[in-house]
Amino acid sequence: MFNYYGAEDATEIIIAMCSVTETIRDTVDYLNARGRKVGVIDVHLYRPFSAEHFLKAVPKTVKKIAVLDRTKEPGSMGEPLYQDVCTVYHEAGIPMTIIGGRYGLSSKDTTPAQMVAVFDNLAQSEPKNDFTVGIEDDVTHTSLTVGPEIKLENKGLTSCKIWGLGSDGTVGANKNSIKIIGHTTDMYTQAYFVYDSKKSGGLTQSHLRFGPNPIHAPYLVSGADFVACHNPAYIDKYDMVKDLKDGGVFLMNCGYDMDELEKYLPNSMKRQLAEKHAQFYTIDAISIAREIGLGGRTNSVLQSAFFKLANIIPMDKAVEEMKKAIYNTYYIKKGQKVVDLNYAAVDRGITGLKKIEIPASWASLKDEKPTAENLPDFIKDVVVPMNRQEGESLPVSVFKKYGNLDGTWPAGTSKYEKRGTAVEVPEWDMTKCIQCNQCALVCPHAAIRPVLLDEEELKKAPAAFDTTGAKGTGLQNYQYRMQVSPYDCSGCGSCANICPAKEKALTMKPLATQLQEAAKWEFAVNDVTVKKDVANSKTVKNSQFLKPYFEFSGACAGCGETPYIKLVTQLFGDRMYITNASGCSSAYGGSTPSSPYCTDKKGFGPAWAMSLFEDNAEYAYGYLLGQDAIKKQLHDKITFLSEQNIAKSACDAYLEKGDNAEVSREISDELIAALKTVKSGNKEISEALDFVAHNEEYLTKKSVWAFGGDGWAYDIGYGGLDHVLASGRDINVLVLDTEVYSNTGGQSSKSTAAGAIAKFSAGGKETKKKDLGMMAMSYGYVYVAQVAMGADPAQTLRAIREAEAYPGPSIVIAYCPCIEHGMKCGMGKSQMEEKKAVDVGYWHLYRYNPDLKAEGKNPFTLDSKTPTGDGLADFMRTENRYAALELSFPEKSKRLFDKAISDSQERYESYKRLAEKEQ
Ligand SMILES: Cc1ncc(C[n+]2csc(CCOP(=O)(O)OP(=O)(O)O)c2C)c(N)n1
Ligand code: SF4
Ligand code: SF4
Ligand code: SF4
Repeated sequence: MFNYYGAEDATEIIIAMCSVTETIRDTVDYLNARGRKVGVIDVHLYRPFSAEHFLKAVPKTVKKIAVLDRTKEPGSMGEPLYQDVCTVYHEAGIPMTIIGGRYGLSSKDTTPAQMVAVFDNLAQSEPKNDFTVGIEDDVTHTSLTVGPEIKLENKGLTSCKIWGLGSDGTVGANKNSIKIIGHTTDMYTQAYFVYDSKKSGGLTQSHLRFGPNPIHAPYLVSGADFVACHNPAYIDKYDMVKDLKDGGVFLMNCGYDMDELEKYLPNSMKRQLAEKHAQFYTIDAISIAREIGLGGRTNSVLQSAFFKLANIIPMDKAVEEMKKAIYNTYYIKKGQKVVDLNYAAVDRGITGLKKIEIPASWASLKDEKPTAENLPDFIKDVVVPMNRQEGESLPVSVFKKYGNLDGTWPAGTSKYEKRGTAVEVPEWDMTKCIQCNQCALVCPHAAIRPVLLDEEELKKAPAAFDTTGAKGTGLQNYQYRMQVSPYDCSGCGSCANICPAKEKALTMKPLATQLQEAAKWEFAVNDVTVKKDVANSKTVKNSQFLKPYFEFSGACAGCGETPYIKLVTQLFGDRMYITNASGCSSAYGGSTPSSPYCTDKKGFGPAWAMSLFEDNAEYAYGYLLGQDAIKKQLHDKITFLSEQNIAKSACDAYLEKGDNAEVSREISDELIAALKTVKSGNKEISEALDFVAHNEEYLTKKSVWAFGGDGWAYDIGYGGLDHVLASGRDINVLVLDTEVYSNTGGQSSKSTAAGAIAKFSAGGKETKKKDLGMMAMSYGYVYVAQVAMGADPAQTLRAIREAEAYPGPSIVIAYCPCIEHGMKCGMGKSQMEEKKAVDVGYWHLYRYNPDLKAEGKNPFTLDSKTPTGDGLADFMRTENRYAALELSFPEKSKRLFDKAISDSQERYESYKRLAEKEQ
């Protein structure tokens, strides 16, 4: 129940649970070898807590105890394990010094040096109680001071840290390497992978250890023998050499020769390489993979380079094992050709390595001036360090300074990331462009935008900011340009694929050739105004001249969800309140420090928050009720002011039209301006004026939205969603329907259709997709629409506008292709996939508008055409979620495919009946 480890005559011990006790055990050995008398009790059975067994486990010599809890219970007298230990000693009547502390919260790494700090605190005559370790709490001063990291003895241990890009194959290759080492040698191995919260294309860090002795190190690698950078874009983004030990190997994936290394490596990197006497190698895995025909898949090249440099097992054995693994991974799924390409990559990984002689002059280089100097203070002090993976070192005071202690975070920080991870980005050819703006509509990252310039703006434009006369009604006075942000583009190709120009007006070009566009982008988004006379929500084209209040999220390249979110913010962003269920949309919608929801120059933008998974609709309902309560009071105060003849015309205008979305902002601004000039000695009047001034942000009409995926809306949050829809209140819901739980790796939901393979439906889902829209329609007073942007952007726009304008509850269910679907055409064609899905009758477009009933019309409009031909089965075969079933269970797949087809037809027929129904 309680395992003791340490000196038999220990005077100070730590009591803790789970993996941290391994770190403490090794720290105990380290300290006892240096003359201390310390130990640790590892609690194995926490409940029921046996005081008798606990006391037996503690050596009689112990004088002081530190209890570590990995939890924080605000308002309690202490954390749970600490309280239990105190109770044991109190009830046993044994005097003992007991202190409690917290560690490892928010996934903080807990290292041996931190455990030394805990023992050192305990050794004080008056040790600090209620302490924290692993953070720098310079506000309430609870944290312990931690000394430099210590290296615990483990003879023959090799540690490695490898920096990769999500979905570049690095993590898979490292898992594979560690398995090869584990299987072909007697060594112990350990692998731990750290991911940022970008959906894909984010940072991955692989921490690997292997050696002849057991490894008790549940903390991240530092002082590594081998560090590799698998992505050249990371060179000046992260301090990777910091993790390297003296004399260690540093491998960089890049095609730079010595002159280019001199030019592109930051001084701090060069200096550390020299100071640490690093063995520095490069390999141009990108070119090698491309030459072989593997495109961007550099993993096999780099895996083989790793084995060559790490020198753990004979290279011919490593090659044999790597090739075996390649065969097992790719043969069945992708065939012999892909296997052969990867074999070639393994061979080239050995020969492609270049040793770089580090010039002695690098040792004395001074760091360049930080490029962050011109950025806002919050970005400089908080966002930049976090993005550099140095957020762990930020003290608590910095969050106090910027007002983040309550969990709020400034909007629009994603624009400072400038990730530059695309291999290719689009280049615009104005001579071919027909100015439809579809590219901007479908871009999942808001990285391509049309701009309209007047004469004055044109004069200030930077060099080569080519424009052409804008085409279309009301546009003749402007110049038009489609601007790309090369550093924010994910390279998905959606824009170029959708471009309907006769000869494509967008061509994907290597990132390096488009970097000059970055300055032009800054001019286009910062110095060119939104042209109010033509930017509006009436047409798809004109909607794209509006500012997106959602930009540069960490969604996957080609994500089907984000274009809808972006569009909704373009229409209502400056007055939106959004609650988000857990899911991809919460992961890319707000993963600290990145906030893609942004503001305009006046500071208006969506207020966004995520509560939980299950209560998202209720959370939005709470927003609405809170706002209503304040608005009602505002209404009363303004009525009172009007009766008192205070700014009467402005008050009356507000009372009459303040809730009209079209004019609400203007009328509210006029009211605020009019009331600001009023001074009154009357107590009641001045109180009313103060109340309006204090709550002026609630004057304008708000647009309350709940966003979430099908896992939320169809399953886990359905009860709450149904309750909120039934309330009849003015709430809007956007369901991003990927037909699986995407964020957690593709579990099946009630939205998953029969025949699809998903987690928990590995043999193909047996039951029919739930018709959420139909269920909502049954109330008769809920606005319901099903949309698919790629099939009919105008219908999508119309449905979103109608939903928002409808004064009761509205739900828009949007079809979203996702990486989990395994689309054979690739994510860059997700818009085309939406179109195909509608054409073949897999997905249906409709709008149900209760307002039409009052006009004596049929509220239901079927917007999809009758499905063409019998292409549904062929469509399903183009997505692995269905195709895989056919491969693995051909008989069963026939039955389930037939079922999926008849389910879809049944749905279509039911919609048709509704559409044909006389009112
Ligand atoms: C109550 C609860 N259960 C499980 C989770 C873990 N979780 C987070 S996101 C997610 C999947 C969300 O799927 P979906 O709603 O379809 O949204 P998507 O990711 O597809 O956009 C799950 C299961 C959670 N956060 N809360
Ligand atoms: S390639 Fe993708 S991310 Fe880049 S601009 Fe085009 S649509 Fe946007
Ligand atoms: S999609 Fe093509 S034609 Fe349309 S605006 Fe974009 S670049 Fe021009
Ligand atoms: S919905 Fe799918 S494609 Fe979009 S971010 Fe999530 S996993 Fe990626």
